[in-house]
Amino acid sequence: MAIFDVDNELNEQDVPISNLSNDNMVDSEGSMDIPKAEDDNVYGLSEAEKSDPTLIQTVISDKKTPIVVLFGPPACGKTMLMIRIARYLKQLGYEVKPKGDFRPQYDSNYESICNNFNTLLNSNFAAESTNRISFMLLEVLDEHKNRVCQILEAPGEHYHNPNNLGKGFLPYIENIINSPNRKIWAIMAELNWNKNVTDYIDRIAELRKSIEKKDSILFICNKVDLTPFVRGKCDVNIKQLKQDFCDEYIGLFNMFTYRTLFGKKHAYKFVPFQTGSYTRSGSGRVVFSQGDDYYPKMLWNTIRSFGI
Ligand SMILES: Nc1nc2c(ncn2[C@@H]2O[C@H](COP(=O)(O)OP(=O)(O)OP(=O)(O)O)[C@@H](O)[C@H]2O)c(=O)[nH]1
Ligand SMILES: [Mg+2]
Repeated sequence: MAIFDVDNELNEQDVPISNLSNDNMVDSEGSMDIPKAEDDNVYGLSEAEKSDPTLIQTVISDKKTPIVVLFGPPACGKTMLMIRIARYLKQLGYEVKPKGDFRPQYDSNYESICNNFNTLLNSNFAAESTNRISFMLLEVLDEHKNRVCQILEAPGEHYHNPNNLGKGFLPYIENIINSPNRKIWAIMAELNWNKNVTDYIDRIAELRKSIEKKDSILFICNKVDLTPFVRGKCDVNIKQLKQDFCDEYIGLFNMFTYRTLFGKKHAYKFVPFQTGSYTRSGSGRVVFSQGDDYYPKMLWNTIRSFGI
């Protein structure tokens, strides 16, 4: 595992909402028009595949370019982070799009995700909770069309399902784990999480068994705007945030800290993140206003610092 230092430092009817859980975040009007698993409009997939994502076949055709895995529990902000970083990268001249060959051609649900990807990126409304069968592999291409990295975007329940603990990972995640590509494990979490932190730490401990030396670990503390550590625009007290994170997720940093002859080595990095602000409009729609470039810039620079 690569070794890194730890110390990187409306409208008038609109009602700001600090944090919407997926349960109350239903705004199908402005969200991407992806068929749902239980939707009759999902063609191509067999009945079994529609209700059982374990049966969906995946292919990682590029076995060299590193894969950034956005790993996190439901509603931690993976999809919105993906949207935010994709918008930022497009601004820099990169192209970000789903890899069409990740899932079989007969899988019209995936075809629909690919076709609607730009609508999702450009939408001013918060994404819906990622559908159980709507996981995708993205590719990031530079201005010369060189593939810089791939990004796995998937529903949180496939990584950590608080209602179904102790299960292995789904075949498509195992497929990613077992692929020879280097992985950047972007492990997302939020501070003052009102869920069972210990179960999530156990899940990460499970994941750790599959992490290779060549992989990298990045902790992303999302929803930093909900913490007291944002001192001003583009000014986060990262040191204190990290300390509180360490105190809440007991033992997590130690899992990726090693003793050497020369002292402790921290095999991870840590960044704060805010995808944006969320407001429920008078009509009940959830409006997304993207946050400052400060966060995606720090995230992208940190990902690049892993040597990709
Ligand atoms: N305050 C705040 N809320 C956020 C932020 N990012 C996401 N959220 C909230 O979290 C909700 C869920 O975000 P998603 O990106 O859909 O979460 P997810 O991890 O993809 O969820 P699943 O697909 O169900 O696993 C959003 O609709 C927002 O209400 C953030 O930076 N700050
Ligand atoms: Mg999602």
